[in-house]
Amino acid sequence: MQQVTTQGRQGKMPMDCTLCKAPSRAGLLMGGGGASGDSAAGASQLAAATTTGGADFDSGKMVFIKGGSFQMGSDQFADAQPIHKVTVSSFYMDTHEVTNDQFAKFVAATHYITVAERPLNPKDYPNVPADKLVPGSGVFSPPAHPVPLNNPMAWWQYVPGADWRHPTGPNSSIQGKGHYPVVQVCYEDCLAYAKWAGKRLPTEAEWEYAARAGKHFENYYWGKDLHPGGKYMANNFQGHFPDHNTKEDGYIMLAPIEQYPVSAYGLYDMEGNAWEWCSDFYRPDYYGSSPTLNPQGPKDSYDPEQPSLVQRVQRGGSFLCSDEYCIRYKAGSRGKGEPSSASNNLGFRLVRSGK
Ligand SMILES: [Ca+2]
Ligand SMILES: [Ca+2]
Repeated sequence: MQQVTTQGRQGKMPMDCTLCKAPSRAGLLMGGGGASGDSAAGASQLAAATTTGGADFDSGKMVFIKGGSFQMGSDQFADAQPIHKVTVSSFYMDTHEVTNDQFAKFVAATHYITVAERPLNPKDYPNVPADKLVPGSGVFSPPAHPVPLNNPMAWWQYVPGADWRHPTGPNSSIQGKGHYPVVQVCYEDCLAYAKWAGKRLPTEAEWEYAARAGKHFENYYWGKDLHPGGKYMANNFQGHFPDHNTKEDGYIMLAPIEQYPVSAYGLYDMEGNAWEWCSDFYRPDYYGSSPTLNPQGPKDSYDPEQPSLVQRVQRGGSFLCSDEYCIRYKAGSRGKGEPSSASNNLGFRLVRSGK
């Protein structure tokens, strides 16, 4: 651990994102031992949710993002290379992560039940003892002492009863947190919400185009320095991961939306706070063959690091990212997650095509 930590502090080889990304639901249920067999979990239950609500049904503020071309990718991440030219059409994007208030409105209108709240099908989790198959989700549960950074199960737990209304478990609540990002939502939940709201998840290319806001910085979407003029630009992690968060940016865990400076395109929290689902499947080699115009992602997912797992792209990092330990919130970096898995640092925002 010491070696890795030291290297990370020198900026040479920061730890990658197993730190701030919860393992898949099956992985958590099996105690982190693996992740096979969960790719279809929940997929057969695509909610009867949804009445389509129509435009602006969720009252989300959107900004117009005029289409154009940009250099997508980053030299700092193997799966974000090569940097390549991409052109996206104009679209509208939510200015902030979808909030608990917005999601509550959707649930009230549709009686939608999120994947984390549903009974688990033993067929989807063949290697998990039946008594462990209770509704719940992944929760960041930091230890009180430093731990080796090679086992995410030291700080991630499957918590029965954790869901969007109880983000860290049955004793937690979103009371008074209407303006916090909704979390504990998986890919399928986002699709159901999007259908109701008359919107859709962004493609990965749209997300990065919007985050870059007309500039190309290698380090951060806002520029070269992490704290320009001493200012905190995003809700990330300061201190010693995972046991000691010094909270210099004001928040140990999630922050309400719009607490940090807005981007040149009028967007908040594209970096940090909650990870955000994108519509694309994840493949680390996709940029080598990505089309130039409005890329939609590969037709399926494959990740040599987790070959049995279907994964979708997630972007922007969360309150658990830091320059010392997990840098997947930096400009051009990519995240990934199993579509039926959720956690208390994972949310979403939506877009709508338009001129
Ligand atoms: Ca923070
Ligand atoms: Ca975010």
